[in-house]
Amino acid sequence: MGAARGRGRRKAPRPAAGRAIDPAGILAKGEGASPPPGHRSGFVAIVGRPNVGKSTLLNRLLGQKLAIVTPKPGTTRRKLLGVCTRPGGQAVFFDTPGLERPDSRLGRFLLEEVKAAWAGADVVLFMTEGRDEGADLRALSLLEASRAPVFLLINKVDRLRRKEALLPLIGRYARAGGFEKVFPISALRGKGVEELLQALLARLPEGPRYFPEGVLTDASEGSLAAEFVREQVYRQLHREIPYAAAVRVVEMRRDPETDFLRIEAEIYVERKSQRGIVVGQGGARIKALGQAARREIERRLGEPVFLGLEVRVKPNWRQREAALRELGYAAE
Ligand SMILES: Nc1nc2c(ncn2[C@@H]2O[C@H](COP(=O)(O)OP(=O)(O)OP(=O)(O)O)[C@@H](O)[C@H]2O)c(=O)[nH]1
Ligand SMILES: [Mg+2]
Repeated sequence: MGAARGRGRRKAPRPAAGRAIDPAGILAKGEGASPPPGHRSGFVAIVGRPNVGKSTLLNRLLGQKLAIVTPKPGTTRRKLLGVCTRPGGQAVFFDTPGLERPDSRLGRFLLEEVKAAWAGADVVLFMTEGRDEGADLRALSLLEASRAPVFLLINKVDRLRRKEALLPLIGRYARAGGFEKVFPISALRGKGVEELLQALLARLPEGPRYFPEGVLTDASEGSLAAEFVREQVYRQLHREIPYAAAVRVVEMRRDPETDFLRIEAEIYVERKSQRGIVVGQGGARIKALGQAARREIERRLGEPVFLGLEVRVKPNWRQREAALRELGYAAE
């Protein structure tokens, strides 16, 4: 199969503020350094319909960019763990794919990812932009009734022209019932997020530090790099292309001579015509994608990288179990 290539490198970026570790590096439940008495900890699932701002909230809570964010719905495809450690407690968040009725095998996997995060949560954050409570409640009904307390987050309050608009909104959702607390927030601007975190930590059970201080996630550097490439596909390409695209890192190694980290990734699309669009005229699009993705990867890893991209065609991958597994969309 033909492949198109785009490459690029640039000067050293700022160092990353936190580090990602390999799953093998995680301490098993309860093995962390002994926490102070009264220490609280637990798992928190962030769920809600596509595009409401779940990934933006995760990044805001962590104080740095871990999850990819785009203006298009359907960006997140795997649950992503992010650890928030404070002196008195540790909240382990799961960002999840947008909650909606599946229309493909990929969609079924996305719903399973949400269910897995939901089932293991001590507290659930159900996020809405407050536009359509009927659609929110239908989405919520895709999940079983929660045993964990559910906090309702009304996000994007920075977009409300009048503050008074918030009250009836809160009233409508409160009547829908089942929410232990309601938090109006702006994940983008940070408004209300610290208050939310404090309320969350107070609501978590007493427990150990599951992750050592400084650990941010269990996602591998390779999977984060693949996500940053996919983010650019969502940002720079339109119509069906982002939804037909998947990214896989096939190689990550340090060049012994230059000490440069070399990342080779493949972008998969479903049709040859889509491949042409991703490559662009004279390779212009793939070059721009690669440059923007490389900058994000460098910021995350805290060092310059060499990013090689290839575009390949995998017909109908969203409907094929084996293809989904190959692309990392299968339960662990
Ligand atoms: N104005 C405003 N925009 C926001 C806020 N939070 C998120 N957004 C924007 O909403 C869009 C979607 O944000 P994401 O964080 O990707 O949303 P998501 O819920 O993770 O979306 P999926 O992964 O598709 O389910 C992006 O353009 C964000 O910048 C907010 O508080 N205010
Ligand atoms: Mg998301």
